Amino acid sequence: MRGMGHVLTEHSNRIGTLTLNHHERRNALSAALVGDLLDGLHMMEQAKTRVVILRAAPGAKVWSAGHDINELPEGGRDPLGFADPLRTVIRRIEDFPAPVIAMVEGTVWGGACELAMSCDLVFTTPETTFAITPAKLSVPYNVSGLLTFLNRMPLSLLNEMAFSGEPIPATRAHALGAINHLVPAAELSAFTMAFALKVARNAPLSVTAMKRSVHILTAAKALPPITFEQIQGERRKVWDSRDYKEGIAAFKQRREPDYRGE
Ligand code: YXS
Repeated sequence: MRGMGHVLTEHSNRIGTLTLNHHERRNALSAALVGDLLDGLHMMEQAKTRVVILRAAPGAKVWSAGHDINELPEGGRDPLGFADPLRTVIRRIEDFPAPVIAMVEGTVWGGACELAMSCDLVFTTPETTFAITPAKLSVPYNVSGLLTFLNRMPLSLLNEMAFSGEPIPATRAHALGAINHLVPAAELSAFTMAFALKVARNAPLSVTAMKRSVHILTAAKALPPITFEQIQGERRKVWDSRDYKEGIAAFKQRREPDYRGE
């Protein structure tokens, strides 16, 4: 087990494990933690890892609190731009040559929901909850992020989660096909490792080709430039708004936000 600041890495039997390990900030996806994740993934690609398991420390109550709110811009620019750490690590997981399994326990918030659902497989416990939170913070989620969710869950569930911002139980996400397996907490780690060993015994070139082909096919949404600009225009109204500043200020001041639609 190697420590990389906020992420622990382990590697055996061609299986790599990345453990989110920044409890003090509830594994918030800060630039520092994401940097450690990217370093771990780089090391695993060099080692020709055949499966990666992404998890939090055993018994963690919060798998990840999502984007580090302190690192969101104060306003006036896209809070989820292409180079943003969250966007960077999502793309890296999607591009990683081997399957990445999100082994999720505890509560999952905002961008961390997308991080988990950008993984190729999601194994959780029945007690796990997921909350898509942009509406709580007046953040305009971005196009590729919404596509990640739409590729993982039906529109009805995404609308419910995105508009309410409230946590939903993994049991509902599983019933609607967004989660691969619900496993009792005591068995989740062994279940995940057993599955990973099955994949690691298979032909890696075939697995990589299928992972990459499926990702290209699911990402292939014809989006004329004018349509993309129209969406960006809708998003700009939000990140330029008074409400956007209010959402971040309310979190930092630990109070309920007062949104006015302006
Ligand atoms: O007060 P200290 O300094 O100890 O710090 C506290 C929290 O401020 C900090 N922390 C965070 N810092 C930055 N970004 C975060 N997302 C974040 N979450 C937590 O960690 C320290 C311990 O937090 P505390 O005392 O609240 O822990 P808790 O166990 O009582 O509650 C855990 C949570 C996760 C329920 C609670 O921390 C929480 O509700 N966090 C915010 C969850 C959230 O709204 N995440 C969305 C982030 S924005 C995002 O992902 C996208 C941009 S979007 O919104 O578009 O989806």
